[in-house]
Amino acid sequence: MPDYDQAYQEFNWKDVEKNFSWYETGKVNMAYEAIDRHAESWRKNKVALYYSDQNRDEKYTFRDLKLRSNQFGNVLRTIGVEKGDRVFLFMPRSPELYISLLGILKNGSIVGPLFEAFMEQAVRDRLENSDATTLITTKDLLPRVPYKELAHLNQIILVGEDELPDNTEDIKFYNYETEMKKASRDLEIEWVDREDGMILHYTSGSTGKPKGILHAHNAMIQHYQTAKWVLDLQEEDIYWCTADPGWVTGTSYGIFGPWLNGASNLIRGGRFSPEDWYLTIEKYGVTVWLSAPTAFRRLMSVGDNVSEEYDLSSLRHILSVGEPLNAEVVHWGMKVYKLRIHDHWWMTETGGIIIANYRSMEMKPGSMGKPFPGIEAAILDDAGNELPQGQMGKLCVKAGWPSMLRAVWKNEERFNQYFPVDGWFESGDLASMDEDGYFWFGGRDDDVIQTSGERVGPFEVESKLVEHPAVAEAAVIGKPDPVRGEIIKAFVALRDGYTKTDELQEELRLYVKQGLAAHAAPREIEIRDFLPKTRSGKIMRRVLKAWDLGLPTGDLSTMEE
Ligand code: 6R9
Repeated sequence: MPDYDQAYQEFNWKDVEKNFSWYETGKVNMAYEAIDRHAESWRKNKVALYYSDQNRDEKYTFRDLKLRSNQFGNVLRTIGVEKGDRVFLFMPRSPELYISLLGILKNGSIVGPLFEAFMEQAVRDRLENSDATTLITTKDLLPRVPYKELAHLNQIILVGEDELPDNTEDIKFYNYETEMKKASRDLEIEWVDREDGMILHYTSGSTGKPKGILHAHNAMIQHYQTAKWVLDLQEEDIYWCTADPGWVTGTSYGIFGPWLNGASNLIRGGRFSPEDWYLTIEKYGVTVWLSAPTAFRRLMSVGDNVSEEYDLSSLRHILSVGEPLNAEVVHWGMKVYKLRIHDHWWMTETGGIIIANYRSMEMKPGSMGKPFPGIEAAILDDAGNELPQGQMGKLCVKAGWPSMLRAVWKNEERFNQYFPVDGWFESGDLASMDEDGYFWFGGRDDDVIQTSGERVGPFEVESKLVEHPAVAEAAVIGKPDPVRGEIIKAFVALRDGYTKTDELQEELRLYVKQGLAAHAAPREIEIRDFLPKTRSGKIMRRVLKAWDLGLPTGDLSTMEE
């Protein structure tokens, strides 16, 4: 990105549209722009996908992905899947997952990616609400799909399985490999309108069933430009986004953003381990690395001697998203990687990056950065008035950015609730903006604590706790109290080598008191082996709160085991 202030002033989304072939042809399809366009250019033999896990190690060029996704588009067409139909993916990361996803888009259908770890209720809720007709899954995961009870689901494609279950009146089974072999490599892509539905990501709130957030092909405008400027993708880069496609980060920046820019994209299957991750960076010579605070905190907690055993010198740019990135982690990153970790903020509903730290910009560790050019973000009060600098309020975005959600599936009322003030999208997060225009995260609106008349953002307290050498992770909640309204309670997971003692608990309390404020010091500290988290690494404060108070926990489908 050129100079931030200049870019912010001169930027126009309309100019970005000129980068797409539909600007001239009028024919729109995300998969075409992400893959085929490169496959038809000098990039055709460039590696688009490096895939590896414990058993596989493969490479696919843009041309390979074009032909294979053509084949899969033909498979879907042959079995009667139509434009606009919802086709879901429920499988571990594999090349087949990515090829299927592209084929679904080429067919003009709407793709719904699910985490492989989902259990039956989570799968049922999503397939039911979306009225999905077709599912791509594996034999291992099939027992978690209640397909006999799902009225709309009428076909299942099994990947990696030669013996198929018997077809019934309601459901037909297909084998991925068999169908692919029969399918032509030529496909007439289904050209769609830029406003047509493309992807449906389900996201859980604190109450009720998960909601289906719908994004349109038009989102590519934002995926392209944010990947260019925030991820800073260059031709020679080996880019690694560690997110699963069940999480929006794993599609917007694990698939669309990098491929729209013609980048080489690395996907590593299997589970997290510090050794495996560092070895992956070393082996592939990863240059741009996007991950989440939970991963960085875990890498931090195993000690610096682990990173020292690997050659990480290929890295040139590191990014983090999904949760507040404590300043402490940024400082640690500078020590261990000799690079800044660039925090940025967005959410499933925004479809793409909204606020970010850019390489060309001065960074304030602990801040999420500044709004992307072409985007207006503001801190508003309940009535929709802009709050003065430094004051904590509702983080809102001026409606109309290219990747804004287009609908909440079958729930217009919920969709409208995102826009309580005319023209503004309300994120549900609290934040403040400082005198230099940097945004600082304050917590989820529903997580804020009121203690003895003081408003305390849990994130501030958590960040302080994480600065203490004994603390790996912390989560802070407000606990009802007859005198103070609420008291602050902290849940803490310790770093390797520390043990739970009364002295340590008291030390942590004093540490917050002296470092932050007396009223912000937790009155209760509970040391736990682990903290409940979503699969995308977000600490689930509402679950801790429910456990603590003995209340129902609500929807747990996105929680890690
Ligand atoms: C991309 C993604 C969205 C919520 C969001 C906020 C939290 C995301 C953050 C962050 C602090 C950051 N969040 N990025 N909090 N600093 N840089 O995470 O989407 O899964 O929908 O979550 O995550 O609370 O509202 P999603």
